Amino acid sequence: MIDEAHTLDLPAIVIGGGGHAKVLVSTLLLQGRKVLGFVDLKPQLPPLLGIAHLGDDSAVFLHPPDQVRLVNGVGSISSTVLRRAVYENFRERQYIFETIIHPSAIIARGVHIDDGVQIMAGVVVQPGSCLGANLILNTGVCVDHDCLIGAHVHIAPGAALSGDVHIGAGAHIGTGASIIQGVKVGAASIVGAGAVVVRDVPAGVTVVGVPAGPIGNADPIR
Ligand code: JB3
Repeated sequence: MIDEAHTLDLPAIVIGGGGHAKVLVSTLLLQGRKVLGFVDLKPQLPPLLGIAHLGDDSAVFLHPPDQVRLVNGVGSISSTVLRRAVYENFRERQYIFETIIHPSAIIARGVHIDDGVQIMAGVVVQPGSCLGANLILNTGVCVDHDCLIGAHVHIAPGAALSGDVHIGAGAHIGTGASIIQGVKVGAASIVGAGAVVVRDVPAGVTVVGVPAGPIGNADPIR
């Protein structure tokens, strides 16, 4: 369940200033949330939907951990390693990542939601499911009953998980992929866009196609 500490109305700082950050800022503004700004490694960036670039990550440290909430705006294309590193770096310094749930998402009662989960527009999550820390359920994802999704996973737009699917930590499920009921996808695996997964995927393996088959080890490029 969402910890009460995450529902405090503290101002937010977004880490990263790219496409994923922009979608998150849009949701924060829709919710009337105060956003102090975003930080990015790039030295100069224009505002994101009117939200200012504060500088690099050191700008976060001007705000004590009990005075702000962070939002992990660093997304992922395939490997989720960088996004995980951002999360762990700030958690070690006692900062808390906000859980973001777009108002159009449908989340069944009792779904377990860990720190920093991001649930984008149009997502459906059915009962009995558990969502691990720093997970992205991107636009229009469907997670059916009793799915267990590990920390730092990215499920890209339009992907569908049928009932009782398990996804290991740091896996990437590509846009529009489908995973049938009861299948287990191992940690740090990549499921290609549009793949249809009908049997278990071992850890660290990339699968593509219909039905999905392996093409080698997942490559942690980013
Ligand atoms: O597929 C969808 C719907 N969204 C994708 C998302 C999940 O992942 C999106 O299309 C992209 O493929 C990707 O979005 P992301 O991560 O926003 O990518 P990009 O537009 O390249 O922006 C990443 C930003 O993070 C860049 O401006 C980097 O400089 C910045 N960045 C990288 N590492 C960092 C760090 N910023 C900070 N503050 N700290 C870092 O360590």
